Amino acid sequence: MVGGGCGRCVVEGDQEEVIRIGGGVDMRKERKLVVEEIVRASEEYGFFKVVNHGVSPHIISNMEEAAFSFFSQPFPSKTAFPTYGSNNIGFSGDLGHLEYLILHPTHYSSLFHYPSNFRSSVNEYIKAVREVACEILEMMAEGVGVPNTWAFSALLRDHDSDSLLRLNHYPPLLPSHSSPSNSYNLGFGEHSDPQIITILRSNDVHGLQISLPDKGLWLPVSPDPSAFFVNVGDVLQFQCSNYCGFHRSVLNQSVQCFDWNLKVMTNGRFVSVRHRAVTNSHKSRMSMAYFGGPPLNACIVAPPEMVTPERPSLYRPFTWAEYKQAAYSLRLGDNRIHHFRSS
Ligand code: GA4
Repeated sequence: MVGGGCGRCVVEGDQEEVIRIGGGVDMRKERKLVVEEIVRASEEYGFFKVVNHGVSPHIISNMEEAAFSFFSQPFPSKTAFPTYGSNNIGFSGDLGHLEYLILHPTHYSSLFHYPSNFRSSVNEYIKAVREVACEILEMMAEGVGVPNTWAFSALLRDHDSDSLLRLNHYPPLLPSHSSPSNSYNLGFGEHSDPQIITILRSNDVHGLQISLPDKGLWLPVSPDPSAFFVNVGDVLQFQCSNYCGFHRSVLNQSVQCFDWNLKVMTNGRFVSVRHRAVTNSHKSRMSMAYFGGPPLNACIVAPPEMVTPERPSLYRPFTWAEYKQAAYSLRLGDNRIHHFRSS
């Protein structure tokens, strides 16, 4: 049994998700409708699926093949790569039944050791999914009334954006590892993603579950290899948290003195989704997650115009570097956000 603290997890609510996750947000629909659906899903769940996203299946299958071929190497060859890991997650003792590669697209050295065809699959894939992430962030900004619709996406497009691609391989369970019915072995424990946004693509194997805020339920998400799943990250929740309920005209005033590197904002409604991955299958699960993060020195702060005596700032200003450091010093499932509350 593996898993930090909770190796086996019973799914408390087993109904298949209905909501927007089922059909997904169709990116080919009229823009106004897409914007509305994305905003609603980000408010309610911090999670949604997108279909007809426009990324070529060829780019996706190249990336997936490159990932499978990497993981099919003998263990000693894989461990020679500095960004390969297995079973240990982070630096605080969390465990999971998986192996993974973490690749930083902007750190040249992160890809340096890989063969050139692997590097080109990674670069092509990252370029394509970053575009999807940026398009979604632009629609989010538009949907919550931020006139500078590039407010969030600029952080991902920045040369110093601290984004990464994570390839997670969940090997099939050996019969001796499998759990009693209705319980699961933990592949990747419960957590939220610290960054701004995550674009996740998995093969056709079950495993992803999301936690429904307020309901205390884990919902299994049906795999859909032709779709992307989108997670709202902590930073997007932070940037939202102070603005909850503000009237749009107030928001519009404040964004006139907008500085993207210092004052990124929406009108404060999104939640970062808690999720986990379980391994309950006899097939390998491969997930490829692009985590869109800001530059390390980007300051996450509520603009002063948005903070009033009636609605004081919930969080103190901090840089992404500070938040990231805090995330790495805590356990995977810990609540990091409350460490940043204003005193
Ligand atoms: C979750 C999202 C990404 O996979 C990740 C993870 C990181 C890691 O595995 O090294 C973290 C985890 C993630 C959140 C809290 C910290 C950091 C493990 C951990 C205990 C690469 C990331 O950026 O944060």
